[in-house]
Amino acid sequence: MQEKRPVLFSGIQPSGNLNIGNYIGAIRNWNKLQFDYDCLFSLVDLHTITVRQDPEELRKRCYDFLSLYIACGIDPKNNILFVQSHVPQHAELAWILNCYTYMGELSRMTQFKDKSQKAGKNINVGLFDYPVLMAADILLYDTKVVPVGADQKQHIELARDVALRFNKNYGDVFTIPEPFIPKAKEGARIMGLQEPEQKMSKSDPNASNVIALLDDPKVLTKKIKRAVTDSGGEVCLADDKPGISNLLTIFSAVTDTSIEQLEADYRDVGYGKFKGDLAEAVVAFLEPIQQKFHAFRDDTTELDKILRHGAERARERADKMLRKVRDVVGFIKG
Ligand code: AQP
Repeated sequence: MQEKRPVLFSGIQPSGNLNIGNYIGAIRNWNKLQFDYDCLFSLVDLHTITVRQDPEELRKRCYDFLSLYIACGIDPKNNILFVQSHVPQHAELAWILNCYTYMGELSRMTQFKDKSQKAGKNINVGLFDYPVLMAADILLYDTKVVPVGADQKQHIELARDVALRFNKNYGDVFTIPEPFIPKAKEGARIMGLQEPEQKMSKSDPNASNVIALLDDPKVLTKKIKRAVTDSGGEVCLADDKPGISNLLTIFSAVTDTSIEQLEADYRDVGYGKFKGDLAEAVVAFLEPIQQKFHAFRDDTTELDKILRHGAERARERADKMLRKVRDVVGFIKG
């Protein structure tokens, strides 16, 4: 009999423009791990509406992101690809877990602090509750491993704490998940091109900060050539060189070359040549992804089929877990 593979869950919000940070921090590891794990990859659209979205744009973006997942190498035949809102159990489990999560815990989440600052005066409750929904996403499927960028580490720690608390009350209901995060120099946190102290983000209103996976090669080249660098002129990884360190990390990821090798190749050639070569490498890396994206994106009938099939399989599993949860907390069978 074939041994059961451990479960992997990961999701990305269909907000803004999928970028090289999302790829290096998360999707690259999805790619590597998809053969050894039983994987569910989600478009977490319930999370996306914590920030106001244009409904038509959101719908379109779900298809864009799904096509990009596939273009980046995620095989829809061997993995479950689905939209979070197609599986209502996520929201139900989130409600139940809300009753096992403390306000203090959520108040400490750095993403909430950052995003609520941007939200101004009227901060919606969804933004505060986001990590509980994320815990539900993970815990619904007996997930063992969650590949994410470093920014999501705190949320996974919360999911673990809530699961342990719940299990302490009711027995071993949830599997305790582990984060799977790249090492710092492998791109756990890719920074903005213009603001290397800030994480590169899908929803950054300043497009010059972001290498979007679908950026036109000419635009990309310009952005990379204009990226902020540091004083000194030497190409090396260093804490006091956030700009050049970030570019080296991107270069290393898209060419599969070690940072040490790149430092040796570029140490004394100057930033101009380094950035020119990096731009070429990024364009070459993204070209096949963009070509595949266009091939998949036009076939919405096929994309709908993938999502329908994914949702059916995800619902079946989620339903099993929710029956267990409803039972242990004391709800009578419906
Ligand atoms: N800059 C980054 N470097 C490395 N990994 C990153 N991730 C995000 N930014 C970087 C990882 O990509 C996945 C995105 O998941 P998400 O959309 O649920 O979360 P997010 O962290 O809120 O992403 P963004 O890009 O910052 O989106 P917006 O701007 O829309 O809020 C996660 O695995 C994340 O760690």
